[in-house]
Amino acid sequence: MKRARTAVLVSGSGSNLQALLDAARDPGFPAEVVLVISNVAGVRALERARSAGVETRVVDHRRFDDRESFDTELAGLVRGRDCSIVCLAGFMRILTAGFVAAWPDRILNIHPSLLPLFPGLHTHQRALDAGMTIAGCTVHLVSADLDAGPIVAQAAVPVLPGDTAERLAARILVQEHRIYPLALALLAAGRVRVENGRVLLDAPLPDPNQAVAVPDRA
Ligand code: 4DW
Ligand code: GAR
Repeated sequence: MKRARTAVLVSGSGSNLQALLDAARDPGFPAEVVLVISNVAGVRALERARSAGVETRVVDHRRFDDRESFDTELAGLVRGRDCSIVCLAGFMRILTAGFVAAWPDRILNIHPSLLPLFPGLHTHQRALDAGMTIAGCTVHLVSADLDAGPIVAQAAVPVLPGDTAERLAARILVQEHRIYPLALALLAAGRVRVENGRVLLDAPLPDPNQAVAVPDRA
């Protein structure tokens, strides 16, 4: 099996990167992480990549005059390592339409809400403020719009009495670490098809009772 070469873009702690690295340790996992790029030096995500023996690069966005030139540098690195998939894992810079178009339906992002609810920042507090009783997370294909694009996987978690944004975030993060590797595996295995802005899976998941929800199959 040829594994899909994957680059992961990060800006911070990288716990989702860790989930991807852990999953990819299994030789049967259909993707391998070959490059981790951070726009911030010294972050924990870079240490995690190094510990896993994965090549790292720091590309500081402040060195660039505009977003296009920053993205051109990123794209050159990703292309140079022959990556067919890009995963955003807590990556905090908006990618230009040009970068997104270079990997059509091949860029994943994880967001800590049940999109399309609560795009943007402070998602956990906003879910609490709205009185939600269920919260969750979403892995989606990245489009030029923010926190938008076809949904690949979602997981729900209960909001519990007395929850704070921090406690809810921690409960959601556990699920993020489950669904991100799942979504990457589906994409890397060629099982994700996009039609009319929605993801169709080519076949059911092996465990139909899985707690993770994915879109309908074709
Ligand atoms: C996201 C959206 C906006 C900002 C940061 C992150 C969510 C995920 C994402 C990252 N890059 C993306 C996406 C996305 O969904 N779609 C595209 N690219 N095309 C954000 O506003 N970032 C600002 C900077 C924050 C910082 O450096 O701390 C910014 O100006 O880029
Ligand atoms: C995660 O909770 C992720 O869902 C969120 O940032 C955190 C990164 O944590 N992403 C966004 O809010 C994107 N809009 P990590 O660095 O430990 O993976």
